[in-house]
Amino acid sequence: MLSLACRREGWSEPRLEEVHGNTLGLKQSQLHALRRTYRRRVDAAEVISPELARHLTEWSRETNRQVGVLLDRKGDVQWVVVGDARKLVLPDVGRARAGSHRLRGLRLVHTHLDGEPLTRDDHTDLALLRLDLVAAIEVKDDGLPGQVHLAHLVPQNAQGALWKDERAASVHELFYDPLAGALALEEEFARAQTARRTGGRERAILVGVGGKGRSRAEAEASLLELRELSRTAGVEVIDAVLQLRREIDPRTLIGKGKLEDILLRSMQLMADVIIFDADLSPSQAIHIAEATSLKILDRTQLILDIFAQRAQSSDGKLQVELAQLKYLYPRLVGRDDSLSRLAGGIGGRGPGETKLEIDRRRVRDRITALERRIEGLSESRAVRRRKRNENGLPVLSIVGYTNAGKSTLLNALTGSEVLAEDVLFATLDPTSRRLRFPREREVIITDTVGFIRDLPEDLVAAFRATLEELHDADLLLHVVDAADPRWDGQVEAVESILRSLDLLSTPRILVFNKADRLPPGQAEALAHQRDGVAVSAAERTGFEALLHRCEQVLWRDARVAFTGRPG
Ligand SMILES: Nc1nc2c(ncn2[C@@H]2O[C@H](COP(=O)(O)OP(=O)(O)OP(=O)(O)O)[C@@H](O)[C@H]2O)c(=O)[nH]1
Ligand SMILES: [Mg+2]
Repeated sequence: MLSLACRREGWSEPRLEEVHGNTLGLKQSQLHALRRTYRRRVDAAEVISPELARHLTEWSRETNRQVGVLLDRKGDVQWVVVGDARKLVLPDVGRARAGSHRLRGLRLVHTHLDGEPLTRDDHTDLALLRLDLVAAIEVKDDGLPGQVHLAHLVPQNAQGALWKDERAASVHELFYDPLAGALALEEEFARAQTARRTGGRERAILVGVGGKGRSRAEAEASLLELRELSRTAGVEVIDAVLQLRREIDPRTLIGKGKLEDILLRSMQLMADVIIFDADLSPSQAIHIAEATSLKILDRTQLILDIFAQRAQSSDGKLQVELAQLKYLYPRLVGRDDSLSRLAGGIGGRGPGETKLEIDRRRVRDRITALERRIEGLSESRAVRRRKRNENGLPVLSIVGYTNAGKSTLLNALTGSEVLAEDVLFATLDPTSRRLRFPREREVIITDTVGFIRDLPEDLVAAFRATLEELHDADLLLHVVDAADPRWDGQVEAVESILRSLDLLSTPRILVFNKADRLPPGQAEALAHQRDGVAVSAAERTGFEALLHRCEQVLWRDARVAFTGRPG
């Protein structure tokens, strides 16, 4: 059985008396016999009746194909599915019922022509579809039912087992009560979930992706950054796996088998969310969400989530909401349930108040409204800026990778107390201060939102109003965390964003910060190589050289541009 081959037919209710699966080449009489299966029912408390079992095994022997029924909790036949001699492909049984502590309310009983035990696919379907039970009945040579293998899920345990296998010598010796078993399990799951909820933080499995166009080392570094992002978002990372693939799978990104492995693992570890270190296309996100009842996030969403958590000002909040909605919009085509898990964000912090009753048209309207307001923002900001800087002081803007120490540097230079924290994206709203130079010279110095590799496009667009301020800068201080082994790549990422904002022609000084974290002289050596300045914002060292360089640029190199500046 291959559950991930979800068919999207637009409904998940079975059609009356329709036989699903591999029906090609069956005789009318054989099809007819199967259709009549829908009229049978079994006792809710028995796995299957000996009569129905015999009906299935005789049919299987005659056609040399597996056949299975999905029975609901009342014991009614909901689906009849035909396979080939080795396997059965389940139709899309829908996600009704199966919340995170519910089972599907369906049990699968099917035939195995060689009396073989349950297969990997059987177990995968049991776990991922959260079936009440999976059973396989041996078809004996004479067509009568033989021994029965069955498996059901189990509550969390120290061994990390997801299911328990049992065997009965014949259908007459099947003593497992599927109804009582399922109800007891659901109670257990609900209890475990409440216990974890009170524990607070969501538990996440991270999935790194490398291969084509991304070396193992790059993928590992990126996964490390995803960890930092997760920490910042307040998620507990319980496991991280790296997938190296030559080809990206258009449906599932990492391939169906790998995805199943990860989903099973996440069930074992009782994860709440899987975070992919990649950007999932809308259709990948929807496919993956449909294969699991866990919450699925990608890197962009995680970043958006952090922004949503940290936005303080109403401007900031508007901009984040716009970015979130723009991201969500093309994904609003899945079924309601997978949608709410895609739209949920960490701890349910979806965009705005819209998370429960999202519909595309309303989202579209909201996007238009937000865009208009942000357009207005950008104008009023320009007016405010002109006013603030009526006497035409030069503007010095601090830019750099997130967590590089930009706010700390602003604070240290100006003696102020802008929030500086060891998390990513501590700063979202720009701040300006005055900074005095010797000889009564003054400048305006601004601190703004940090950059990150592959900053989501929607976010850059939404933060246009904030980032536009950088166009007023006479000088950019590009702060680098010299103590981060990945500083080189971070410099590149920042420069590529500056390029996309058309800011590369503004004079720029590389400031190698956190010199105190490196052996003496090392930051200075780096700075020398890249024509920058080494400082420690925390220990206030290197400032003299830094200010000197700023003066040089502002009052010597850029003198003409500066004096010609309109008010
Ligand atoms: N050791 C050391 N730590 C520093 C230095 N400068 C900043 N930090 C620390 O680095 C962390 C990030 O500093 P912030 O000033 O918040 O960094 P930022 O660039 O403004 O970060 P975002 O606003 O999140 O993009 C904080 O924990 C600071 O205390 C430094 O010179 N030396
Ligand atoms: Mg900051």
